[in-house]
Amino acid sequence: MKCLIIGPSGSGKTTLCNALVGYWGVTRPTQMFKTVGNLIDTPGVYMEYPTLYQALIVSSQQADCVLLMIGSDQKGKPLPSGFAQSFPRPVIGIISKTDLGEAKLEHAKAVLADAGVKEPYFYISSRTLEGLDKLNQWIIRNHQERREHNGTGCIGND
Ligand SMILES: Nc1nc2c(ncn2[C@@H]2O[C@H](COP(=O)(O)OP(=O)(O)O)[C@@H](O)[C@H]2O)c(=O)[nH]1
Ligand SMILES: [Mg+2]
Repeated sequence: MKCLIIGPSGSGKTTLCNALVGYWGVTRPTQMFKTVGNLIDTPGVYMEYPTLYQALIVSSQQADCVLLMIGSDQKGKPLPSGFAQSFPRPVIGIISKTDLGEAKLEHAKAVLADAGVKEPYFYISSRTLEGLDKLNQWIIRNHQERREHNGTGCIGND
């Protein structure tokens, strides 16, 4: 099971990808699509220019699902209304940086709902590790189900 992870710059995509494979280090703005374990990390810039949305939509076809991540420190409206509906794969919402406090979660939830992402969402912090087990278990469980279903657990040959 592969998940394409998308979201605005700074939402914590790369930190999450690294945390799930046990790598801790300073992240830099991501320049390219990069596979890390079961996740495909994407540059946040693809969410900043509507002309680049199509690249994310096409890439999602190589994945089983899309993880759309919003930081709980997100301000403003980073996604167009109904954005999730453009994807030919299930879109699962992740709200990151829960360590910044409960008060900040409401805006992130409203952003995901407006983008057409259905609850329940995953709530995670790559800093305190809150929610990472639950997310990882969900990814692994779906991976196993795919294996049982089609014998490979992966789309394509890898
Ligand atoms: N407080 C907090 N900061 C985080 C968390 N995850 C990432 N960050 C910080 O957010 C910034 C952007 O992270 P990065 O993973 O590069 O975001 P990306 O652009 O979505 O890949 C970095 O300074 C990270 O240290 C988190 O769970 N909590
Ligand atoms: Mg990144």
